[in-house]
Amino acid sequence: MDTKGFKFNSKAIHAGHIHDKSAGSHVTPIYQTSTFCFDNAEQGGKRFAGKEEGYIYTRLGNPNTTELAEKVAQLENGECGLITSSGMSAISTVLIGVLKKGDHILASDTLYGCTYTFISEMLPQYGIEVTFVDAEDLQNVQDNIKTNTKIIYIETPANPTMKVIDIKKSAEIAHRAGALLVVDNTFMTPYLQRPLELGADLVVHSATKYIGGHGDVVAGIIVGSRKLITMIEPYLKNFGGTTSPFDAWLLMRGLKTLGIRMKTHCENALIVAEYLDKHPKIKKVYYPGLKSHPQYDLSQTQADGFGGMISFELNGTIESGITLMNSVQMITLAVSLGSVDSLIQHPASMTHAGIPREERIKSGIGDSLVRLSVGIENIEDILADLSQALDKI
Ligand code: LCS
Repeated sequence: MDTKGFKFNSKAIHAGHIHDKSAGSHVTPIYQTSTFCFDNAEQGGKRFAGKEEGYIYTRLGNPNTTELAEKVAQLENGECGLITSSGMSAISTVLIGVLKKGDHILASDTLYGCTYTFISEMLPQYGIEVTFVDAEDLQNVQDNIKTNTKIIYIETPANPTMKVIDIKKSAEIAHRAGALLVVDNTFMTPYLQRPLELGADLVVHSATKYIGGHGDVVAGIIVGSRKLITMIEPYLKNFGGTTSPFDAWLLMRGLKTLGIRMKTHCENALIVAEYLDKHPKIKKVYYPGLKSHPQYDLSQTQADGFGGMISFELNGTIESGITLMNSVQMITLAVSLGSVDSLIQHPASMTHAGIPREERIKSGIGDSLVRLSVGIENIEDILADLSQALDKI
């Protein structure tokens, strides 16, 4: 079926769907197999030589990942996609696939922790130069371009401070310098933001989050032009960061409801952000949908909504954050995000506890900063849980 002209939810349901002819299965079966049989030696030879279409071995390709990659590429409005074993696998495969010894990467200084570690500690081991800048101010990006800059890397909104970066202008700077813009679109998903339409060259995702949506898969996604994906694909196949057929099948199932889930995540998050903004025990709320957010206007122009992630600072100490974590009842105390249930975490006592306090505060992660992934439970229950937990502080 040609789904190219379909609207988002129809595409999310129908794009890429494999019609199983063998048993007439309505839903695509899970091709839970490590290898595929050849009819004869000649066929095996042709498949290895790329002269005949068909599967060989699941690390190199599997119907469940093919179907998912096609769906995601259409949703992101890209030509091609790749499915990886985790978000970090998507990010590391793209960076190692594009960058060569002597190249330079210019990255935003607010990134998911493991992405920051991969870029700052691991890329230099391969002879790649790294610079981090506050990419919210595009002058910093422009000023730090070098003749060997090959990638500008951003995450927007950024984890966990909700900083928003201008994708269109970042792409223009990258292209003037002959570099690629890579955008981590995990927080927004293609339902809300399609970086390729704004000029980005490659999009990466932790599909573990909203794409899967139910907290039961770890996976990643890469989307871009056919040319770039063809260049990157051998790195995925040979590093071996492919995903399992079952995980691809779960992501496929999750993606079909992405639109309706994101709509409710956004509606709930805005109500929660407004509630927290007025609460006497809250010092500051970081949510791009609040008029007080410094990039409120930019968020409206580059995305179709503000997402489900909120960060906020309590009027209190590190202990106040710990008390809040220990007081929520329905909201789950856990890292990760983008699940149907609300998840809360306190970076200073949990994910970022190992970073020296001064350094942590400098990067915008204060003692009482809390990150909330607003779920799709009934809003009354989310507010009631937050209210009773805030009363304990
Ligand atoms: N990009 C972003 C924006 C993320 O938030 C994460 C994980 C990743 C990439 C990596 O994806 P993974 O390999 O885990 O699928 N973020 C997490 C977080 O905020 N808490 O736990 C994991």
